[in-house]
Amino acid sequence: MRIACGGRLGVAGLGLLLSVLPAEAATIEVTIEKLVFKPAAVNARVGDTIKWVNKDVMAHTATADGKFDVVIPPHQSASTVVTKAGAIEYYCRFHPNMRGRLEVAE
Ligand SMILES: [Cu+2]
Repeated sequence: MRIACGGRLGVAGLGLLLSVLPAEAATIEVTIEKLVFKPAAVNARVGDTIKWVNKDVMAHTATADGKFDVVIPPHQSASTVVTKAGAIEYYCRFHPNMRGRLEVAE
């Protein structure tokens, strides 16, 4: 965000400006290590990015049927943006015992 205001916007003005802007979208990292999503459950908001970081030597997926299917190659990361509020259970297609959960608020 760029604020051009001729240098006359004081700290109080800046606070007022920030308070009326919507919260900025966040990126939430979930690590995959030894076939486990960590943390297994995360809280997010609509518009946030969920980024999975795969530390394993094998590929994994983050798959929520009908919602997303993200393949994360070994030692790489991949992400998706959550667009709807609600709870999302996801798993890895290659290792169905791997399970995670997103709690997405408006
Ligand atoms: Cu897997």
